[in-house]
Amino acid sequence: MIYHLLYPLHTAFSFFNVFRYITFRTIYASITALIICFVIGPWLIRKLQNMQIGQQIREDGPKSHLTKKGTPTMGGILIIFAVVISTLLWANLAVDYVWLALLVTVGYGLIGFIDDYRKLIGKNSKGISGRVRLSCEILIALFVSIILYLKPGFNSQVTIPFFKTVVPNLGWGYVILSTFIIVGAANAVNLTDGLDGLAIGPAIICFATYVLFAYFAGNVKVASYLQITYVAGSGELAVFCGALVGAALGFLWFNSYPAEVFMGDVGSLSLGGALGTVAIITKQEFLLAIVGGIFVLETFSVIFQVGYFKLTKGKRIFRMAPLHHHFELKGWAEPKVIVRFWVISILLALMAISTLKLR
Ligand code: 57M
Repeated sequence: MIYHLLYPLHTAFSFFNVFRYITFRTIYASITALIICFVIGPWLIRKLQNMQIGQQIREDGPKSHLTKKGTPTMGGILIIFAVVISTLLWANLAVDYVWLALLVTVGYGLIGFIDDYRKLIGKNSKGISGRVRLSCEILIALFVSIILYLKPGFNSQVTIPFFKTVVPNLGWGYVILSTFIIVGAANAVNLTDGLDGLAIGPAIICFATYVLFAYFAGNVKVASYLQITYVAGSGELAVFCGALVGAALGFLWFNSYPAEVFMGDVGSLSLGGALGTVAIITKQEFLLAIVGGIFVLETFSVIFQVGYFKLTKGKRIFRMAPLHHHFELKGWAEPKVIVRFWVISILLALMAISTLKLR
């Protein structure tokens, strides 16, 4: 809105030219979302506490988690609110990619919200049935993927990191891939969200990395220089990612160890869904597996653990899955696991950025 209201004034006052620049708007989208979190966060946490929206803790988990009982959850509402307001303020709303990204963020947030709410009403750790939840996630992702596929100017080629000349065109297969990436990313972030700040840290790093990729992909000159696919309008997603970085930093302020609030499924599903959508629109689909490597690792730890557990009728690869529980049970202090996962995430982001130069 700020863009639409203030940029036209540049004809009278050249100062207003600054609102044209994606870089400027990305920075201020980030700052705005961060400030929204700072201002509303304490109020929301008090509200959640008063409404007794407190976490139920599974008794079969690491014992250290039992002390977390009653920590307010559903803090993801704060992230979504900050992202939506900040994006509406700073992005160019004539670009439909912005609306698609917001649709997934809010849609997945809503699924998570209903799930969290059901858990709280039932006072247990089971929400809506896995099948119903997955179906809703697939429906939203499929809808967005089809819109993208049919959109003139958006091609169904995929980018393979480190191989710039290999750009296979998947045709309708792109719809399936893109649905899988959005749903997969949402669930991977959800699985990772099991220690204070563990999911939000890598999420910040991922969105910060995608600020770069969205900006580059949306600039015809830079895209051609770096030999990446040019996606007209995708630069506006840098503003969206900037808002996510700000909101996630603001949430981390309260979620850092020892957490005053958890994000809940409302937060983890919407963050993951947003991440998957950004990866698709910027045409950096497989790069997400590198930059979001922590989420991938956590997911595979669950797949292998559950598979092995079933095959061997009760044997385990890890002490407990997802992977962070394994390290906790090995005796690592919670903050150590968290910060080490952040360090790895930064390393992965650097490797992802290096794909711009390597081919
Ligand atoms: C949710 N979330 C937390 C919080 C957060 C298939 C199976 C492996 C699935 C997996 C699972 O359900 N994962 C998804 C992970 C929960 O956090 C809530 O959930 C939201 C995110 N969805 O925002 O509202 C707990 O995580 C802790 N937490 C923090 N700080 C945070 O900032 O400490 C969360 C956020 C919170 C809190 O304790 O209560 C969760 O439940 O872990 N299941 C599991 O993760 C279970 N693993 C398991 O059963 N593994 C088995 C194999 C064979 C399947 C094994 O390895 O033996 C473990 N989960 C728990 N305890 N809590 C088992 C033990």
